[in-house]
Amino acid sequence: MALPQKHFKRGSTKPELPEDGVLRFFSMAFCPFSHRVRLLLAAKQIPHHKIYVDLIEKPEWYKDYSPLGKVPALQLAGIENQPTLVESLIIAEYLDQQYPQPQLFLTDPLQKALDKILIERFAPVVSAIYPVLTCNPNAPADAIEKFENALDVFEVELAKRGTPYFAGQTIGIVDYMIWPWFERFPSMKITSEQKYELNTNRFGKLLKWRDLVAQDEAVQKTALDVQLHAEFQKSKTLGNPQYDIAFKAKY
Ligand SMILES: N[C@@H](CCC(=O)N[C@@H](CS)C(=O)NCC(=O)O)C(=O)O
Repeated sequence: MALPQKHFKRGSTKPELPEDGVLRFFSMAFCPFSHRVRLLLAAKQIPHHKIYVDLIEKPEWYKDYSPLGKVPALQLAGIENQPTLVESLIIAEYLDQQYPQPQLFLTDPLQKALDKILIERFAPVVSAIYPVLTCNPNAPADAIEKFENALDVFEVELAKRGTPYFAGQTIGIVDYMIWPWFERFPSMKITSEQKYELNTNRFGKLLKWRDLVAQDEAVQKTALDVQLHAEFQKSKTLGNPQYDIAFKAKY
Protein backbone atom coordinates (compact mmCIF):
# COMPACT_ATOMS: atom_id res chain seq x y z
CA MET A 1 0.00 0.00 0.00
CA ALA A 2 1.00 3.59 -0.55
CA LEU A 3 1.29 4.79 3.07
CA PRO A 4 4.82 5.49 4.24
CA GLN A 5 6.37 2.75 6.34
CA LYS A 6 6.87 4.66 9.53
CA HIS A 7 5.23 5.01 12.90
CA PHE A 8 2.72 7.86 13.06
CA LYS A 9 3.39 10.28 15.93
CA ARG A 10 1.58 12.89 17.97
CA GLY A 11 0.74 15.84 15.77
CA SER A 12 0.56 13.77 12.61
CA THR A 13 -2.34 14.10 10.22
CA LYS A 14 -4.79 11.23 10.31
CA PRO A 15 -3.87 9.05 7.33
CA GLU A 16 -6.33 9.00 4.48
CA LEU A 17 -7.09 5.38 3.95
CA PRO A 18 -8.49 4.10 0.67
CA GLU A 19 -12.18 3.13 0.80
CA ASP A 20 -11.52 -0.25 -0.79
CA GLY A 21 -13.01 -2.48 1.92
CA VAL A 22 -9.57 -3.90 2.76
CA LEU A 23 -8.80 -4.55 6.46
CA ARG A 24 -6.81 -1.84 8.25
CA PHE A 25 -4.24 -3.17 10.66
CA PHE A 26 -2.84 -0.80 13.30
CA SER A 27 0.30 -1.98 15.02
CA MET A 28 3.73 -1.17 16.37
CA ALA A 29 6.50 -3.08 14.61
CA PHE A 30 8.02 -4.58 17.78
CA CYS A 31 4.79 -5.25 19.69
CA PRO A 32 4.43 -8.98 20.42
CA PHE A 33 0.62 -8.73 20.62
CA SER A 34 0.56 -7.13 17.15
CA HIS A 35 2.91 -9.89 16.03
CA ARG A 36 0.19 -12.41 16.96
CA VAL A 37 -2.15 -10.75 14.47
CA ARG A 38 0.58 -10.42 11.84
CA LEU A 39 1.10 -14.17 12.07
CA LEU A 40 -2.56 -14.86 11.36
CA LEU A 41 -2.73 -12.33 8.52
CA ALA A 42 0.33 -14.00 6.98
CA ALA A 43 -0.77 -17.61 7.57
CA LYS A 44 -4.16 -16.92 6.01
CA GLN A 45 -2.76 -14.56 3.34
CA ILE A 46 -5.34 -11.90 4.18
CA PRO A 47 -4.89 -8.60 2.32
CA HIS A 48 -4.63 -5.60 4.65
CA HIS A 49 -3.35 -2.07 4.96
CA LYS A 50 -0.69 -1.49 7.61
CA ILE A 51 -0.64 1.60 9.80
CA TYR A 52 2.13 1.88 12.40
CA VAL A 53 1.63 3.83 15.62
CA ASP A 54 4.25 5.41 17.88
CA LEU A 55 3.23 4.28 21.39
CA ILE A 56 5.19 6.92 23.31
CA GLU A 57 4.01 9.86 21.26
CA LYS A 58 0.63 8.52 20.20
CA PRO A 59 -1.13 10.34 17.41
CA GLU A 60 -4.26 12.12 18.71
CA TRP A 61 -6.42 10.51 16.01
CA TYR A 62 -5.51 6.98 17.07
CA LYS A 63 -8.20 7.02 19.82
CA ASP A 64 -10.82 7.05 17.02
CA TYR A 65 -9.73 3.50 16.28
CA SER A 66 -8.53 2.15 19.62
CA PRO A 67 -10.13 4.02 22.56
CA LEU A 68 -7.48 2.81 25.04
CA GLY A 69 -4.73 3.68 22.58
CA LYS A 70 -3.38 0.14 22.41
CA VAL A 71 -2.18 -1.90 19.46
CA PRO A 72 -3.06 -4.17 17.78
CA ALA A 73 -6.32 -2.89 16.34
CA LEU A 74 -8.06 -4.08 13.22
CA GLN A 75 -10.63 -1.97 11.41
CA LEU A 76 -13.14 -3.92 9.37
CA ALA A 77 -13.37 -1.38 6.57
CA GLY A 78 -15.67 -3.50 4.40
CA ILE A 79 -18.44 -3.66 7.03
CA GLU A 80 -21.12 -1.05 7.75
CA ASN A 81 -19.90 1.56 10.25
CA GLN A 82 -16.38 0.13 9.89
CA PRO A 83 -16.02 -1.28 13.43
CA THR A 84 -12.56 -1.71 14.92
CA LEU A 85 -11.53 -4.78 16.90
CA VAL A 86 -8.92 -4.70 19.65
CA GLU A 87 -7.29 -7.41 21.82
CA SER A 88 -5.03 -9.80 19.93
CA LEU A 89 -6.82 -13.01 20.89
CA ILE A 90 -10.25 -11.61 20.01
CA ILE A 91 -8.89 -10.42 16.65
CA ALA A 92 -7.31 -13.85 16.08
CA GLU A 93 -10.57 -15.66 16.77
CA TYR A 94 -12.49 -13.32 14.48
CA LEU A 95 -9.98 -13.78 11.66
CA ASP A 96 -10.05 -17.56 12.07
CA GLN A 97 -13.82 -17.61 11.70
CA GLN A 98 -13.94 -15.19 8.77
CA TYR A 99 -10.96 -16.65 6.91
CA PRO A 100 -11.08 -20.37 7.77
CA GLN A 101 -8.09 -21.47 5.68
CA PRO A 102 -6.01 -22.80 7.34
CA GLN A 103 -8.19 -23.35 10.39
CA LEU A 104 -6.17 -22.57 13.51
CA PHE A 105 -8.56 -22.82 16.46
CA LEU A 106 -9.75 -26.33 17.27
CA THR A 107 -13.43 -26.84 16.44
CA ASP A 108 -14.34 -29.01 19.43
CA PRO A 109 -15.74 -26.50 21.99
CA LEU A 110 -13.99 -28.11 24.96
CA GLN A 111 -10.60 -28.40 23.22
CA LYS A 112 -10.95 -24.84 21.99
CA ALA A 113 -11.72 -23.63 25.53
CA LEU A 114 -8.75 -25.56 26.95
CA ASP A 115 -6.46 -24.01 24.32
CA LYS A 116 -7.69 -20.54 25.22
CA ILE A 117 -7.01 -21.27 28.89
CA LEU A 118 -3.50 -22.40 27.96
CA ILE A 119 -2.93 -19.17 26.02
CA GLU A 120 -4.04 -17.23 29.14
CA ARG A 121 -1.47 -19.17 31.16
CA PHE A 122 1.23 -17.57 29.05
CA ALA A 123 0.47 -14.21 30.72
CA PRO A 124 2.53 -15.04 33.86
CA VAL A 125 5.44 -16.10 31.61
CA VAL A 126 5.32 -12.71 29.91
CA SER A 127 4.93 -10.66 33.06
CA ALA A 128 7.77 -12.47 34.83
CA ILE A 129 10.28 -12.01 32.01
CA TYR A 130 9.13 -8.58 30.82
CA PRO A 131 11.62 -6.56 32.94
CA VAL A 132 14.55 -8.69 31.73
CA LEU A 133 13.37 -8.81 28.13
CA THR A 134 12.93 -5.04 28.07
CA CYS A 135 16.34 -4.44 29.68
CA ASN A 136 14.90 -2.82 32.80
CA PRO A 137 17.89 -2.13 35.09
CA ASN A 138 15.61 -2.70 38.11
CA ALA A 139 14.45 -6.18 37.05
CA PRO A 140 13.68 -8.23 40.21
CA ALA A 141 16.36 -10.76 41.15
CA ASP A 142 13.86 -13.63 40.91
CA ALA A 143 12.50 -12.65 37.48
CA ILE A 144 14.16 -15.56 35.65
CA GLU A 145 13.11 -18.07 38.31
CA LYS A 146 9.49 -16.93 38.13
CA PHE A 147 9.65 -16.99 34.33
CA GLU A 148 10.98 -20.55 34.24
CA ASN A 149 8.37 -21.75 36.75
CA ALA A 150 5.61 -20.28 34.58
CA LEU A 151 7.15 -21.74 31.43
CA ASP A 152 7.26 -25.24 32.95
CA VAL A 153 3.49 -25.42 32.30
CA PHE A 154 4.19 -25.33 28.56
CA GLU A 155 6.97 -27.91 28.66
CA VAL A 156 4.68 -30.25 30.61
CA GLU A 157 1.76 -29.59 28.28
CA LEU A 158 3.81 -30.47 25.19
CA ALA A 159 4.86 -33.74 26.85
CA LYS A 160 1.24 -34.46 27.80
CA ARG A 161 -0.05 -33.77 24.31
CA GLY A 162 2.78 -35.83 22.79
CA THR A 163 2.65 -33.86 19.53
CA PRO A 164 5.25 -31.67 17.83
CA TYR A 165 2.98 -28.59 17.94
CA PHE A 166 0.55 -27.64 20.69
CA ALA A 167 -2.15 -28.02 18.03
CA GLY A 168 -1.11 -31.53 16.99
CA GLN A 169 0.74 -32.50 13.83
CA THR A 170 0.34 -29.05 12.25
CA ILE A 171 0.70 -25.55 13.60
CA GLY A 172 -2.32 -24.01 15.34
CA ILE A 173 -3.55 -21.17 17.48
CA VAL A 174 -1.59 -21.84 20.70
CA ASP A 175 1.63 -22.09 18.69
CA TYR A 176 1.02 -18.76 16.95
CA MET A 177 -0.24 -16.93 20.06
CA ILE A 178 2.86 -17.69 22.15
CA TRP A 179 5.42 -17.57 19.33
CA PRO A 180 6.11 -13.78 19.38
CA TRP A 181 7.83 -14.09 22.76
CA PHE A 182 9.92 -17.05 21.64
CA GLU A 183 11.19 -14.89 18.78
CA ARG A 184 12.15 -12.26 21.37
CA PHE A 185 13.64 -14.45 24.14
CA PRO A 186 16.98 -14.93 22.32
CA SER A 187 17.54 -11.16 22.45
CA MET A 188 18.33 -11.69 26.16
CA LYS A 189 21.52 -13.44 25.04
CA ILE A 190 22.58 -10.06 23.70
CA THR A 191 21.08 -7.69 26.23
CA SER A 192 21.08 -9.43 29.61
CA GLU A 193 24.12 -9.47 31.84
CA GLN A 194 23.83 -13.20 32.42
CA LYS A 195 23.47 -13.87 28.62
CA TYR A 196 20.38 -15.87 29.41
CA GLU A 197 19.34 -18.88 27.31
CA LEU A 198 16.64 -21.50 27.89
CA ASN A 199 18.07 -24.57 29.56
CA THR A 200 18.04 -27.61 27.24
CA ASN A 201 17.46 -30.11 30.05
CA ARG A 202 14.53 -28.28 31.54
CA PHE A 203 12.97 -27.07 28.28
CA GLY A 204 14.00 -29.78 25.77
CA LYS A 205 10.56 -30.21 24.23
CA LEU A 206 9.92 -26.49 23.99
CA LEU A 207 13.28 -25.93 22.33
CA LYS A 208 12.49 -28.60 19.73
CA TRP A 209 9.09 -27.00 19.24
CA ARG A 210 10.81 -23.62 18.84
CA ASP A 211 13.07 -24.94 16.06
CA LEU A 212 10.08 -26.45 14.29
CA VAL A 213 7.89 -23.35 14.53
CA ALA A 214 10.79 -21.19 13.34
CA GLN A 215 10.50 -22.94 9.96
CA ASP A 216 6.83 -22.06 9.49
CA GLU A 217 6.18 -19.81 6.49
CA ALA A 218 4.12 -17.20 8.37
CA VAL A 219 6.69 -17.16 11.17
CA GLN A 220 9.49 -16.54 8.69
CA LYS A 221 7.51 -13.92 6.79
CA THR A 222 6.86 -11.90 9.95
CA ALA A 223 10.25 -12.46 11.62
CA LEU A 224 12.45 -9.67 12.85
CA ASP A 225 16.11 -10.36 13.48
CA VAL A 226 17.24 -10.95 17.07
CA GLN A 227 19.79 -8.10 16.79
CA LEU A 228 17.01 -5.76 15.79
CA HIS A 229 14.89 -6.80 18.78
CA ALA A 230 17.89 -6.23 21.06
CA GLU A 231 18.60 -2.83 19.47
CA PHE A 232 14.96 -1.79 19.88
CA GLN A 233 14.82 -2.86 23.54
CA LYS A 234 18.00 -0.96 24.33
CA SER A 235 16.65 2.19 22.67
CA LYS A 236 13.41 1.80 24.66
CA THR A 237 15.32 1.49 27.94
CA LEU A 238 17.16 4.70 27.08
CA GLY A 239 13.75 6.36 26.78
CA ASN A 240 13.89 6.87 23.03
CA PRO A 241 12.35 3.81 21.36
CA GLN A 242 13.52 3.51 17.78
CA TYR A 243 10.37 2.06 16.24
CA ASP A 244 11.37 2.73 12.65
CA ILE A 245 14.52 0.59 12.77
CA ALA A 246 12.13 -2.27 11.98
CA PHE A 247 12.06 -1.03 8.40
CA LYS A 248 15.73 -1.80 8.01
CA ALA A 249 14.40 -5.37 7.94
CA LYS A 250 12.79 -7.31 5.15
CA TYR A 251 9.07 -7.01 6.03
N1 LIG B 1 -4.14 -7.51 25.85
C1 LIG B 1 -3.74 -6.72 24.72
C2 LIG B 1 -2.37 -6.14 25.01
C3 LIG B 1 -1.91 -5.17 23.94
C4 LIG B 1 -0.76 -4.28 24.44
O1 LIG B 1 -0.47 -4.21 25.65
N2 LIG B 1 -0.10 -3.59 23.50
C5 LIG B 1 0.93 -2.66 23.88
C6 LIG B 1 2.10 -2.69 22.90
S1 LIG B 1 2.97 -4.19 22.84
C7 LIG B 1 0.36 -1.23 23.81
O2 LIG B 1 -0.47 -0.93 22.99
N3 LIG B 1 0.86 -0.36 24.69
C8 LIG B 1 0.51 1.02 24.68
C9 LIG B 1 -0.33 1.41 25.85
O3 LIG B 1 -0.68 0.54 26.67
O4 LIG B 1 -0.64 2.60 25.96
C10 LIG B 1 -3.74 -7.60 23.46
O5 LIG B 1 -3.67 -8.82 23.60
O6 LIG B 1 -3.88 -7.07 22.35
